[in-house]
Amino acid sequence: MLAPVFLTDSQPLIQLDLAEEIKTGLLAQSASISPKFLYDNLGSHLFTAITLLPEYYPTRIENEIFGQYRNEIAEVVGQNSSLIDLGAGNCQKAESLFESLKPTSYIAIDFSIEYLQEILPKLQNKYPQVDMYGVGMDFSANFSLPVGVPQAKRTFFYPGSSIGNFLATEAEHLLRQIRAQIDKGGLLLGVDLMKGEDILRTAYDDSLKLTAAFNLNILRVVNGLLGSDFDVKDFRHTIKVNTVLNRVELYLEALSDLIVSWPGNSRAFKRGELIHTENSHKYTLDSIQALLTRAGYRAFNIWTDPQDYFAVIYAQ
Ligand code: AVJ
Repeated sequence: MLAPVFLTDSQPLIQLDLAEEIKTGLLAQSASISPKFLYDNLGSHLFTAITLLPEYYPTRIENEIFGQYRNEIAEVVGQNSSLIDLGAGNCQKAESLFESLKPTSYIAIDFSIEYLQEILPKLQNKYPQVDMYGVGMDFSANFSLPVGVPQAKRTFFYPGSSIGNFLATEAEHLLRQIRAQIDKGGLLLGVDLMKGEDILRTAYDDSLKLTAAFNLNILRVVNGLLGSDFDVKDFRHTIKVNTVLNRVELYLEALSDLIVSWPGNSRAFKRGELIHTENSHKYTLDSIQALLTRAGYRAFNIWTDPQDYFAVIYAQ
């Protein structure tokens, strides 16, 4: 049976570093946990469920843009490149481009290697002509391609507005690191655009409470990595739409005064105190192009939906 190759990152996920990072965030005066910890195997499944919600417009609209402009995108991006998927998740967006882009190889990178191990073998069987690689890696601080990735023209694929998780300075750093590895290829980027508050509220606080489950699951991930004793029932999901910083902020709010302990330390939370778990920045067509320009990109092709909810950009 044809099987994808699972590569190890040149900077492997060191559990100790991850635990240190979590402790620092928990002990800060305003507690925070990095959104990458949302994505263990269960978290990845919960996010896939979110993308199916009618309220969660980003995935739906981005897919519409990819569908509508499939041929134009393929013409600009070119065929037969290595498709490098940053935060591949269920690999479904990349798969939707296989037919038009005809990649010779597909490199799926994700924080959750477990989820990739579940998804990628099925995809490899469906597309035996594409060489597939799975990489479990944290590219949020530093990104370099692992050794073993084929040397074809590279199409970096960063859809879904995952770039929105980063502050502008961090986003610029990541985009510049990608730029340095592009060679003759380019970056195909999905970006969520600024829009009315109500649409954002329903998208990030849905009535089925899938986003609440997704957010609360981060406490289970933290318990696993840190040995802490968070009880999911002690917190609730809440969001703020920050119209000054153009972003949706996700928090977990303590429902009572409580203490969370882990080997070597603990943190007290007052009732109502918040743990910041995610920022989802929204851009304008101008602000994202300005950011890409600061990161060294020079040529842009842009596709949007009729309402300008979302943009797909090919940047070189
Ligand atoms: C995967 C970061 C793009 O910000 O919309 C969805 C994550 N968080 N619902 C987003 C998310 C809550 C998502 N990104």
